[in-house]
Amino acid sequence: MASTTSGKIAEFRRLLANARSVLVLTGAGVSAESGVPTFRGSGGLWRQYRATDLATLTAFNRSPSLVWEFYHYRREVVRTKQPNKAHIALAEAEKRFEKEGKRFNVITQNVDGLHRKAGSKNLIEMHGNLFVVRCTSCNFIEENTSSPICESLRNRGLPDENGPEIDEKDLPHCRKCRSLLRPHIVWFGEQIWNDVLEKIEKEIQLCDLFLVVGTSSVVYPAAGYASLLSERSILVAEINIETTPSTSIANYHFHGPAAQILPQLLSTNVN
Ligand code: BJW
Ligand code: ZN
Repeated sequence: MASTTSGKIAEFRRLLANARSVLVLTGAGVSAESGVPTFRGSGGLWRQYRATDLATLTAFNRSPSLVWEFYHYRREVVRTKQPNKAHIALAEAEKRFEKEGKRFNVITQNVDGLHRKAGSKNLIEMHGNLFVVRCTSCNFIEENTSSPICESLRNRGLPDENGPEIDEKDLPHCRKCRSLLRPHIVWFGEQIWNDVLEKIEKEIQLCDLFLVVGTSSVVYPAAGYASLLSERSILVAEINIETTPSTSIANYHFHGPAAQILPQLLSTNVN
């Protein structure tokens, strides 16, 4: 049964101090206070579409123009955003743990790159990154931070405007083979990449404290990690402004915004 009292913060901090390998799973809620919309809240709508309906290969095959407009818009929004106190607390905790010879790793479902920007190094971006592209033909992968990513997307993608379809030949193309590029992101129904799954599996085996932050815990495989670890008697703590399917599994549930709670749990200068 999860505990929600603030007195539990001190108790949790003692357990954290004794942990040898901390694993943190983050979701859209960790970036909410940076101004990045979550998926399943009211911010999860773009034009008349739910974000989750556009993040599929079917949507991309039906209209690469529409899906590229959606991702172009999100790239342009995210590049204006900064890491918040939650991202920073995680990056600082990683440095401190490493200095003490202990492990501290973050698995994020977010594609916004804000953990990287905050300085997290032991980071697994399990669903990819908005600023990485992959060729639909030769699978060439590269970072691409261009703004706009191609001329035809300049001034396109606004949520309240709906221009004509962009011809496929004018969308981003591979510099190796000239085929259409797509965001290097794991869409619904697609497998998480094997190398990423291997890294996650390793961290899951090693971890002795699992922290779940700002995720609705409905999207698999990430949604399954809390119960998997709890079954192995690993301590699980959750930070969220709502209850989720992980709440009943967690030993601790800290109810509130991540940017407020995480610094209290992780920093050294709070009692
Ligand atoms: C705050 C806060 C604040 C707000 N502080 N908190 C097993 C059972 C059933 C189905 C499946 C299954 N295994 C696989 C599936 C299919 C599917 C799936 O899980 N479907 C479910 C919806 C049922 N999974 C997949 O397809 C995955 N692939 C896979 O497993 O392959 C094998 C396979 C395929 C098919 C069948 C079976 C096996 C791939 C999943 C890829 C997810 N991709 C997306 C889009 C990425 C691209 C993009 O960004 O454009 O990833 S979907 C979307 O959801 C995005 C997110 O990373 C992900 C998780 O969302 P998240 O982060 O939890 O956000 P929200 O908005 O849902 O929640 C925010 C939370 O924050 C809320 O709780 C708020 O309360 C909280 N919050 N402000 C703290 N300030
Ligand atoms: Zn190519």
